[in-house]
Amino acid sequence: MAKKILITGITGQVGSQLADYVLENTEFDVVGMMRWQEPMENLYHLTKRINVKDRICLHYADLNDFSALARMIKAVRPDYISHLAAQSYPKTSFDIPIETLQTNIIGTANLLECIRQQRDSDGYGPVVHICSSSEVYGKALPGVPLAENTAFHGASPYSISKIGTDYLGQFYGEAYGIRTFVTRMGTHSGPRRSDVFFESTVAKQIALIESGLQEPVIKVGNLSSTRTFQDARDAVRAYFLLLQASESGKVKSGDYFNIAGEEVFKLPQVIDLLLSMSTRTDIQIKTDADRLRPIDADYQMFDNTKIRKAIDWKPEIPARQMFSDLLNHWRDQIAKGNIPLNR
Ligand code: A2R
Repeated sequence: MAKKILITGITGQVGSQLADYVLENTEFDVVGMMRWQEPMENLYHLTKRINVKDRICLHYADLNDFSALARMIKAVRPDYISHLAAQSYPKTSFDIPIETLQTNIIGTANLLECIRQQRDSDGYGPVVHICSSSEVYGKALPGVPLAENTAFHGASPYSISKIGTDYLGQFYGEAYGIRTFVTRMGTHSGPRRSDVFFESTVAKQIALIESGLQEPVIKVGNLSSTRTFQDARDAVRAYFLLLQASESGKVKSGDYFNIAGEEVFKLPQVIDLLLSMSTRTDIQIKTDADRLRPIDADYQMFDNTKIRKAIDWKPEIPARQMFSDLLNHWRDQIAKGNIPLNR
């Protein structure tokens, strides 16, 4: 029987990319955890397979429903678990701090407790990837690459929630011997990236302008950030390689890794690059006060040494390709009549 990977958050950008990676590159079957009423557009290309359970099926549960998680773990007994589900929008977390903390901290604890209880009951022993975020480092010192031992600084309710997620992942590995590891991914993008994120809203607005659905003005927030970008398709490859390394004992329980792109951009450079790919030459940029956050994690460059030692991995998709694919993603959505909100 094929081994199984459970992906929480399978309808999200990264979860759906991980499902694609696993189906294309491994022998694993995929079980996707989703909530009862979830946007499915990131999985439309897989629905034929899902309908006939061709190596992929869906399981309904919610991180905030312990009993549903417990039933799922008992029924599915995945060999690998990649826990990606989260309230993942840093800016939105200022508006919904309690839901963010509840889902990302208590929801993660719920999942880990279910695994621990199943282990105590019958020896169940999966490998568990806990997805933290580079936002745990918060407002970092300019000029200093973020390494795994850089101090945490909670710069948003999201960042604080991911600090909780991060410590839970480490703790369940150290204290209970569950084969967990934690990843802190830097800014990741590419097709399916939500439009609440900077580069995706810029690309989406360009696509809207090209289609005559928005006046030729792009609204932006704080542009003073400097950060690395990587394609989520590169990141999910790292996730799967880490799961394998954890299974073989190369990665110790509770260990944690930065995973980041190695191409650095100031945000105005991202705008220039995306504009250079546009058919329009008359687009203006305007600051929109609604897009500013009370504090920003405005310096995000990483030291990837640790992950490069743990697995045979480096980012492979050039940032230019990633931005181009992102712009084309929005053009395709609009061409199909899926008009995104003008936000
Ligand atoms: O909000 P929904 O229904 O579209 O589902 C999202 C799911 N999710 C949940 N699943 C179960 N129980 C919950 N209480 C719950 N709340 C949210 O997590 C969606 O399927 C997924 C998040 O997808 P995205 O927002 O597209 O995030 P992305 O970029 O794929 O990030 C993956 C991970 C997250 O842990 C981020 O915090 C981290 O990478 O950066």
